[in-house]
Amino acid sequence: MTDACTSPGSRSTPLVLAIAREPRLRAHSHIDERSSGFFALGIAKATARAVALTCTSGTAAANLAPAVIEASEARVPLIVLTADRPPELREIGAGQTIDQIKLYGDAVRWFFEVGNHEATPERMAWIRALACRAWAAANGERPGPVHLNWPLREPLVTAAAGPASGGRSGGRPWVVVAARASEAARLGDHVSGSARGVIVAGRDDAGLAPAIPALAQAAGYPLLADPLSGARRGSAAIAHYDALLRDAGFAREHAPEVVVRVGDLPTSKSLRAWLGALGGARQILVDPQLGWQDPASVVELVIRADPRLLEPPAAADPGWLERWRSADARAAGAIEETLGEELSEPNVARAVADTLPPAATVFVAASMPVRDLESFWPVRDDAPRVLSNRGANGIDGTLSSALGVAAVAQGPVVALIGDVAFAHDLGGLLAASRLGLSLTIVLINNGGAAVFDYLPIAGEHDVYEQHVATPTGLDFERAAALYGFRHERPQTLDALRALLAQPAPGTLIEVRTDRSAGLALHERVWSAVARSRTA
Ligand SMILES: Cc1ncc(C[n+]2csc(CCOP(=O)(O)OP(=O)(O)O)c2C)c(N)n1
Ligand SMILES: [Mg+2]
Repeated sequence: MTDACTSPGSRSTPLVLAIAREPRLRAHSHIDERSSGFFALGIAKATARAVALTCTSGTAAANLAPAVIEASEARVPLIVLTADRPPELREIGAGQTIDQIKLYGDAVRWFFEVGNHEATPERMAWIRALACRAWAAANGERPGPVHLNWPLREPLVTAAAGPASGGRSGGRPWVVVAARASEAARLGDHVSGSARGVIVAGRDDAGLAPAIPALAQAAGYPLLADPLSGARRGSAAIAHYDALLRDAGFAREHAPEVVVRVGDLPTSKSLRAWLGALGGARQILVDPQLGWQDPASVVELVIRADPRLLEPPAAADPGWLERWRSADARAAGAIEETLGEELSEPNVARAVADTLPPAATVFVAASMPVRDLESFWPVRDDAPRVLSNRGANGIDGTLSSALGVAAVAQGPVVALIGDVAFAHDLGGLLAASRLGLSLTIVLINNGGAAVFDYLPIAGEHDVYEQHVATPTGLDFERAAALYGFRHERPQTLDALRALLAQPAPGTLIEVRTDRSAGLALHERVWSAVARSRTA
């Protein structure tokens, strides 16, 4: 463990002291527990390492719930240490006391009520073993959050033993849980020779991506990779599958015989619909963590192997991949022609993808930003890393998670976020100045929740604006000033590109777009792509 988060309170005193005084941990302080949870999540996503976080008793612990749920769904290891009153102070009207037993329900991989103990050698050995067990549970086959509830009795400040006293020599863990050997598998054992296949790659924070483009190339399979997979690279990658598969003719004529899926199911609605309706294709999920993402129940084989150790099947007929590639190239041309140089949301997504330096990390919000990145991100071999809270798809906590990434990332970190999601986590920005973190924010201010403009509810005019689209009316320049960010408002695509080429930390780049024009523009893109196929 390298990082832990604290938040203020009294009951949690021993936990906060233990974390803040442990020289081997970076301790990050947060006022708002909800932000703290999402910040820890951002670190754990960026480092693929469990992060501990502690909070005081009562509603403080309940504020960690959204991040715990996201961690569960996205399979991110977190170790949640909630302080609690001891049993004699529960259910008798003592302050700040709620029922914290199994507070997060089935969202945690393991819950344990730690209890109260004298620091005898036996109990110290036990508590060290408990810590190792919590680590192992969070990093199990299906990683996720673990909850330890700590009933703590006064006095809460005591003469502490030194951090390393009584442990194993050299700071070794009390118990080492050896990793299960990663299994290799030969796809050729499951795919009949030179079948026409596709590889679909989705969100993966565990670093599986680098192997996928080479696998697709060797198999001669088009690679339909969400930018969240990190695998939209190499000569087999098809960038514009979302637009291409919206065309029923294309979708029908490009039905594969086999689908190999790695990582989460991508967001793209057209891709999901296509995969769900393929009928004859053999669909194989390579899923070492048994994430079991198959809403259409079409998968017939789950290979619990490490995707990095997959051996490709016999190569498919080269004409198959060529057809996909030329359709993708024509789609790219049609998109470019349709979008022109207007400062539109799709062009913001393209500018982010094209312009950011390779060492950057993009943290993208749910709603249209994550969809536009998937639709418009080109194939780029030195692309920046893209992270997102896509386990439970919440718009909450995005800025906090991006700041968590900023606490551990090497290169620049850029959050791409809509106005409603920004308003939702405005308080999370406090960490930037309190913890001295560098973040650049690209805020797409389209005056509310554009994503709902695509849905039937948009026609219910008496209710829609106030209750669903929910424009914030906020002056984001003042929000930037309050939290110590510089405010920029580029008026042209080139001005935006210039800001992205070397993202300046502590900058809020506000891009104003027209929500009412977004839907029509996306529709123009889709029909231009469909026309490009027959042109
Ligand atoms: C915590 C939470 N509450 C509500 C939602 C439902 N929701 C999805 S997108 C969205 C609005 C996002 O608006 P904005 O950030 O402006 O992005 P845009 O749709 O304009 O791109 C809402 C409320 C959610 N995903 N998570
Ligand atoms: Mg919006």
